[in-house]
Amino acid sequence: MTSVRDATYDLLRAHGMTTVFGNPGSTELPFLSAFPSDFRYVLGLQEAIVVGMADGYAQASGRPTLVNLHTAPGVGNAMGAMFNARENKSPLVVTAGQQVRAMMTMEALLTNRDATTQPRPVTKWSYEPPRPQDVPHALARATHLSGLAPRAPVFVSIPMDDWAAEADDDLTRHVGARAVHGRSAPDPQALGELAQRLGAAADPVLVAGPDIDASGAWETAVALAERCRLPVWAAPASGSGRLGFPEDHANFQGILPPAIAAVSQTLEGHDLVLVAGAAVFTYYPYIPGPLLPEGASLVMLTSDPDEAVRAPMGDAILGDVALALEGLLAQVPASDRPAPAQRPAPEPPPESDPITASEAAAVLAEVFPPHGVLVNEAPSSVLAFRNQLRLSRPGSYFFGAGGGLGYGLPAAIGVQLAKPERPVVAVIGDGSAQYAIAALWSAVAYEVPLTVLILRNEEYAILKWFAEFEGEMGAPGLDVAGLDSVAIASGYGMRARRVEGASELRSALAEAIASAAPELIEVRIAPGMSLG
Ligand SMILES: Cc1ncc(C[n+]2csc(CCOP(=O)(O)OP(=O)(O)O)c2C)c(N)n1
Ligand SMILES: [Mg+2]
Repeated sequence: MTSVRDATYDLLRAHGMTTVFGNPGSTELPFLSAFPSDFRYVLGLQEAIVVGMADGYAQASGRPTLVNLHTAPGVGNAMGAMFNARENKSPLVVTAGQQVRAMMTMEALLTNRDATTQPRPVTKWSYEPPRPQDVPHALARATHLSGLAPRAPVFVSIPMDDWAAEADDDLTRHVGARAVHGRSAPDPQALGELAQRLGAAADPVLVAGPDIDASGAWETAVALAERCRLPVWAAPASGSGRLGFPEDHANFQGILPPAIAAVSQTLEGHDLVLVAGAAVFTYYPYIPGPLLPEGASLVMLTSDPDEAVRAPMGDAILGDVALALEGLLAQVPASDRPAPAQRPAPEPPPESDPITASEAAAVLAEVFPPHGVLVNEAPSSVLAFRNQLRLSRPGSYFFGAGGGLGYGLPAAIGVQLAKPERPVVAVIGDGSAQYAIAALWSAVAYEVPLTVLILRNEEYAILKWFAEFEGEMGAPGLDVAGLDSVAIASGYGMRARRVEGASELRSALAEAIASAAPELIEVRIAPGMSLG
């Protein structure tokens, strides 16, 4: 007889899901006991960390990733991170243990009373199989669904006595062998019309979003921009978890501001706005104005039906972003428009004591390897790091698109586990680091060789800036003095040091990036916002 447990491990093998991110409890032990030697378990010390690591891993590997949590409280702790994962379009198969079936109705300890309701708002599908022998099928269904556009977390609750039950061999054999080919092609007629419009436009512009990277369309987007001589803007930074275009490319103009009036001002003069792989648009704060400049129309390419229908302006063509861009590239004529004006190289930031975040970013840019990956959660200096680093390769940048802090540190570990050959640097604000600080333990325990740079300004700088912008002065709770990241990291067993000034920072970063061990560097920076 094959147990549900053995059938499930076979299914996970068939899907290449042999890395499991988890935090266990008694209800998960029947799944985890005698853990197969070809699987790897990555323990996170709190569920936000477990899901954050899995999110980074899933995005960097491009594959559905298994998460195993402890019944209702484990899922509760994970919900903020699952919200982030949904905004990041991260394909997570989140599972949690449940009390044995015989004791669920009497509500024995650890019964997850509303197992499927609890994570529903942050998942695409939430399920508890009606019979033990349906567990492998439910997990297969969950895996396929999480990987289809828009990619998102899914949830399966599994009663702990299901694992020992006898599997339905015929069902699991078929279920385990299925492939679901999910890249949908855009409507050829709509795409053909768009190619004509693009060819005929006087001054079109491309707005590049995160799904260009996620769908593997990086080179195609570059080829299209070059062929049509399109100036290229990145979608607003706050809602973009990844880059859509090389930021050192001659056609690249910068990052769109995230407000209604500012977007149309920035795009002034263009008659056609082509948005690829981004929502239209992830605005914040509210600065009212025209949605588009006078005389401009907009077309978005997206694989996400909700993104397509919720946009307030323009048309949408639904389908895989890479296929859409390839289709356009094949049909659009080469343009003889003049090449777009090139934006200037980043300005060297003025020197100050302590250094500004822009100066820290310029120092990182000097030592950043071409195949490096930046994971960024330093809210008041996101734009400074984007501008100074100007990353140029696919898969080089991960940012929490949902805005929930506690993503960066664990995600960087997940990215590094998925991409051991690429040096990962996590740049994290001193406040942000605390939301998932115990992730440092996982980096040490699994010898994940990432570099963590903590920007110590002893404040929630971005909130102070926002308060001033909105004229909301006098709020409490915006100062976070006394967070000694070096002492905290040492407590988790991580090599850590504090540096002052640009030259100490430069050599510390170069050493940490080259080293095969995880390392944390804390640098004191000046308070306030750094924009460039
Ligand atoms: C889970 C969560 N809680 C609260 C916030 C609100 N928030 C946004 S930025 C921020 C401060 C970040 O501080 P820090 O990491 O030190 O960066 P700095 O602004 O100083 O660059 C806070 C608390 C959030 N985004 N997510
Ligand atoms: Mg801070």
